[in-house]
Amino acid sequence: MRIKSHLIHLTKATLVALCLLSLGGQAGMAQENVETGSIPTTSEDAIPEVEDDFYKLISLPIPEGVILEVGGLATLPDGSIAACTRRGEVWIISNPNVSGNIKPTYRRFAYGLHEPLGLAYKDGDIYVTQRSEITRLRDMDGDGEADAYDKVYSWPLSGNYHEYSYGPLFKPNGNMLVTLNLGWSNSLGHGVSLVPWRGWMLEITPDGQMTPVAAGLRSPSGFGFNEAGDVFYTENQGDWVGSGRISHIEKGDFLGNAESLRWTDLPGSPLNIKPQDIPNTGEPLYDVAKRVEALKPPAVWLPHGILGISTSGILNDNTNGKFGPFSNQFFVGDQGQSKIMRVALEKVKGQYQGVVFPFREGFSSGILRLIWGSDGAMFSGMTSRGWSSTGKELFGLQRLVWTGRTPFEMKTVRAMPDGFEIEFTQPVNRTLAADPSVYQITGFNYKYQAEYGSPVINNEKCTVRGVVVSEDGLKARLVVDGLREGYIHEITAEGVRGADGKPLLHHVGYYTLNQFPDGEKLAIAAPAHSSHAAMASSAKPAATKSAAAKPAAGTMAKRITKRPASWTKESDITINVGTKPGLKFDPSQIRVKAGSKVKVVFHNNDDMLHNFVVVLPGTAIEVGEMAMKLGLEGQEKDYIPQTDKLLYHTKLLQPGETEAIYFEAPDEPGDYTFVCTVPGHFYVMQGTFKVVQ
Ligand SMILES: [Cu+2]
Repeated sequence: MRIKSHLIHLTKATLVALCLLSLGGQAGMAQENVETGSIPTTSEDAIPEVEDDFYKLISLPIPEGVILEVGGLATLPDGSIAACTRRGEVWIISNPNVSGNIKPTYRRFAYGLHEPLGLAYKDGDIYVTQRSEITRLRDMDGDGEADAYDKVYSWPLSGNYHEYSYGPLFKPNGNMLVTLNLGWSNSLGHGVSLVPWRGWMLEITPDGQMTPVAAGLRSPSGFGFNEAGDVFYTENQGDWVGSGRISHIEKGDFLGNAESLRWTDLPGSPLNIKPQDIPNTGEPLYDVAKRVEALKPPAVWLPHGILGISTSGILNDNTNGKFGPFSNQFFVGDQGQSKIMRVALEKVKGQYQGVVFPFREGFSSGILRLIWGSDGAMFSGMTSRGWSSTGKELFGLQRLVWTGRTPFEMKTVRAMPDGFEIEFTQPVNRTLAADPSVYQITGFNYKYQAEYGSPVINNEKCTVRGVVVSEDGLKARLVVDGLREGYIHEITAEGVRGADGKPLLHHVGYYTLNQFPDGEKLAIAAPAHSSHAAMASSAKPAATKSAAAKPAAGTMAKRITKRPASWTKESDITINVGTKPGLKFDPSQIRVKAGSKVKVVFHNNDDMLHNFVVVLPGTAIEVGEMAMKLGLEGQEKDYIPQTDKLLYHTKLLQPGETEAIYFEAPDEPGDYTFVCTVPGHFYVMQGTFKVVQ
């Protein structure tokens, strides 16, 4: 039942109360209140629709004592769910669909495994991928517990903590695919392939024969098939990986991280390039791929900090409409931001490319695995230990259920020879949608470099020169100047309205344009006031980057990296601060005298980017959220927002890097906070900066 369209001209407080009631399933009661005060009006005034109106999140109860840090998930033929955990257990969860009064029940099927991060079901057996092997678990005596743990195939381990292993993914021919994470060296500050096949995808036959498939993986925690049976994997930002991304993976591909190439002379390798063959120039990956034949550009980039920070499970919508209007699109989880993105791919000139949109946020923990339940709802298996997440729970299992209502969304974006075609889930207001000024398009890229991550580079605005809206109002064909191959294009359509006046549920998408398709261009003349001039002015790189990162003139410098000339000695107090795995500062408490001269030496001895930021008491989350809103500019601005609440800061440090900053402690005593403002980190990566008299 819909009540929101009637909710007009009531007080804000009443509206909030009504919303809460309707979310609580007491819409009938809300309806009565509405009838008494309702006045018909335009939908401009209506409460904006939210994700929860279309996709509901339901938490599964987990029995006390079960630490369900989900590493892998599979749906069994009877509708039960099998889950393996990072603690090494496998649980079978019956009645997971939480309907009526029937509660899920949990039964332990196996235990003692070595951090299994993937699980699959095939022909009556459960398979898990432990750190060093694929293991088949079989219940021989039918008592509901595995009694045979059989190795299918094993690979070397060095013992490095970062050597995660994922899978298996069963191919139609019965072979299994696994992906192996690189190790991480704190002393080198980058990923390392210490033993064979780290950073590779391997294919293994049921009788244990192994073939190396592809190299260049860094942290390939999710992979799966699309409807055509092609395999895609998700990658996490890091060394050689400027931002999260999804790549089509085929035999002989090199996917980007050079470390794994040290094993290309082993028998069976389909590649023959070596790490030193990969140029570390900081150009876009797409440009380097023109010179390095095996290097395959991603199908879709997920802009870091905006659409996730740690890409995880990937799931193709093969529910035939049971999950809504996005058949054959991918859903992609994010560990750090506890949310799911939606990806629509197309094949242009033999290569995949496509668009990614926001889809659903607000999960209770860090998403690692996504699967379909027997009824076409989605299960999300989650864990946060060691990797912070927006969802505060340490672990969890949630169901995402389509309510049956279709959200007004950009369903997909397709590349055109001269622009893009946006397809909507519902008809648009054709007049508004035909106005070029309701769309903004900006192209940008990332550096392909051995360093960790990348700022956004080469961002330039594009000009929407004309729009043709289809008769049925479902498609808008945009003619765009300034699109670039190999670039990510941010497409916003904030001003578009549905035929009934409502705004888009999400008005932004990011299209990775690897190739322009061939075909006819639309004949749209340049506007009278010369789009050429507009192009020329907008084609300049957005605001000089180094200048943007410096404090504005007239404000107190918040990052001073040389001892101020007025100080007669190095400092009153020098504090060394490091980082620890699991998003922690070391130490977690600092004590200084009010007004004293402080030198902080911040050393990032972790495996990801961090900064050190001192903020006013109680404002760490607020400042962190402001940093997140820097969007595409976040990394180049060191995730430092302009606000009086932020007192002092370092730059954003690479793994292994050190920076000292000098400042005078506040005169006002109190418990200030030091925080890392990297998106997803700031919720937990905090310490107390105690200022005493
Ligand atoms: Cu951090």
